[in-house]
Amino acid sequence: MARNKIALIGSGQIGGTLAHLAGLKELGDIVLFDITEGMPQGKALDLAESSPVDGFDAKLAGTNTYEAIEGSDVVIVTAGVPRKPGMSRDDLLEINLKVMEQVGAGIAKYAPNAFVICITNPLDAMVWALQKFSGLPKNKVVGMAGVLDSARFRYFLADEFNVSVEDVTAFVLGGHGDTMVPLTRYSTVAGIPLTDLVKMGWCTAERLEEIVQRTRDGGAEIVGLLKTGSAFYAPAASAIQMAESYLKDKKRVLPCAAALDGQYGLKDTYVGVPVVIGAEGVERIIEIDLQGDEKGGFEKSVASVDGLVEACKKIQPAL
Ligand code: TXD
Repeated sequence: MARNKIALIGSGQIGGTLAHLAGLKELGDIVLFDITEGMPQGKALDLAESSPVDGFDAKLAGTNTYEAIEGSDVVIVTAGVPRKPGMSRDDLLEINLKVMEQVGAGIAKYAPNAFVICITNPLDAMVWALQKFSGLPKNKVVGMAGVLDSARFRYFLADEFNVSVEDVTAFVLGGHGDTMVPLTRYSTVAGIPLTDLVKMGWCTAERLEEIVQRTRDGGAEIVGLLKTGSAFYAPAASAIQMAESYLKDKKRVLPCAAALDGQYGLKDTYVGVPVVIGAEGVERIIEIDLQGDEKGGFEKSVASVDGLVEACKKIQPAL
């Protein structure tokens, strides 16, 4: 059986880490694409030279042309520019929307059967636009944010309770970052909901709220420390988990920005919800009954995504 092929569109901080993880996990051959000349080629060669040490077999290539992604099974998109001082969110939106247009055309032409994972910010709007620009089926285009947000939440909880990260599960809904909606009654330590752990005296409700807030601000906390760029190790690990679930038909239940078609009363939008990822892409969207605050939080999150989608439509009326 031939190896799978994984194309990484954008070979910056996250792109390079994705290539490294995909190599270490032997997920397939890897193509690093970027508009910067030399950089993807340099990273591909450097990583290939690490393969004898780590003992993985994969072909790694760097490229500046879309032909090289031909026939890819998975495409992970990090291409774009980050927000610079003095730049508004709308400025960023306009630039990255153009990037999505180019990337979407490249995928449509060379990798129309791929499972596409978008990471570029502002995530929920960019994945929505990428699906439109590429014309790929909605179940084959998803956004990565929830796996990262829930990983941050899980790590903070494991640290707080002094238990293994493996025994902490987290359930998050909604848009990326500030508008994320953690569902504490569905987040657990070995199956015990956080709401019960509070009753059992493991932590106070106030402390739990602080951890939730730290999770929402998780991206900004890293930016504040790094000063030149944003998080890349955890975002890359999160996207690789999604890619692996697709390639190995694992049918993992993961929170992803997925296209909704009536679920949660929404249509023609991408929002973070739990989905099953298997060989068919997004095989199932899990719709749960939201209660009280959860409903309000989710609606707020959806409204912020809608605002970004409307801004995209203004810039690109064809969308
Ligand atoms: O949870 C999430 N979704 C996120 C999102 C978590 C962390 C970071 N998130 C976003 O991912 C971040 O705001 C950025 O929009 C992307 C990529 O982050 P990264 O840290 O990898 O950014 P880099 O290092 O700037 O890499 C972006 C690369 C860079 O090498 C550019 O030359 C390239 O994108 N680029 C392009 N590649 C192809 N085509 C075009 N048009 C293009 N424009 C820039």
